[in-house]
Amino acid sequence: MANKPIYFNHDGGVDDLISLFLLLQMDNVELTGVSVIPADCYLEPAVFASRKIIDRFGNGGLDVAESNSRGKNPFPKDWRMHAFYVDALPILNESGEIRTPVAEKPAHLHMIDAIRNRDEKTTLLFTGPLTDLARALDIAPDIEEKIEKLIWMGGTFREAGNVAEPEHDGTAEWNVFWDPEAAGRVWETNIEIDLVALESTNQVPLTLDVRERWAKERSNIGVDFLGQCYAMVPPLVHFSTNSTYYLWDVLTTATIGKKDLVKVETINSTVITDGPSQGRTVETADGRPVNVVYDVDRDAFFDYMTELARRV
Ligand code: AGV
Ligand code: CA
Repeated sequence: MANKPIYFNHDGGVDDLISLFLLLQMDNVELTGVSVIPADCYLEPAVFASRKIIDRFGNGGLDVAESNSRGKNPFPKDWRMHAFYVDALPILNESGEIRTPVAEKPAHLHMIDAIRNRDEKTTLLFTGPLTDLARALDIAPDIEEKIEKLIWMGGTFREAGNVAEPEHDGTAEWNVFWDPEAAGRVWETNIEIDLVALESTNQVPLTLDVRERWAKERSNIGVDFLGQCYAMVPPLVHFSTNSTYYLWDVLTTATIGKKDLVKVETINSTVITDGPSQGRTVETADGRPVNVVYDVDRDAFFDYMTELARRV
């Protein structure tokens, strides 16, 4: 089977960076571009970490584009710091040099080029807010028909989202909340959207048994890298708090390599862009259809991601 062209835009969290690492191990995936948006990260360490991950675990041939997009609702600083910790890991700094270059163009223009330069349609994987995609569509509406689909970690149709901020009612998921208008813009298009929403990501919290499993296998470099990265973020122990870590983006990425891990249903939906529910995705009869990933085989997912890491 021919390799699937994938363009990856992420926002530098631990699970975004692990997603990049795992994408580089997948069969049937050809990464055509990587870009980083400073949403749930600071840009500099997230771009460094991405370049070093490609150097250490990829086959070269890529550059990493920096986004100059800005959101409406900033992420908490503590979370944005995570990229500094990944970037500092000894395994990413052993060689003492960085070969993967920074792209000349900003992320949204870099993505337009990557899409136009392929004869086949490109699948977009977004694990942060949709700002760069919204801007790209405004500048270059022609790319819409060259997009196979958008696979996005974002949204929820549950009562409870994961935003706990003043002036908000808690119904939004963060990647929508950071830039609700960008999601609204993408909702206006005819692009097929696979939404890996909190319904499914809530089923894959970071737990101690998973950490122990990676620790036992740490003689494998790839599995050790998982363990080191997930040592930086808080697991679910007694109950879920605002900072509890889930494998949001990694589940999203895993659906590319292994579709049968998840169950999907189509929901017509609208994005609320203003007021106390801004960033909320709601089911509406006249809304646009999205394929919502609402269920996951949790054990098969952890087996699959660990198996990918072992390939290093
Ligand atoms: O809402 C989930 C998104 C995912 O793309 N991000 C983290 C993932 O990369 C924001 C987020 C929500 N809760 C968080 C987040 C937390 N407790 N720590 C860090 N980031
Ligand atoms: Ca993310």
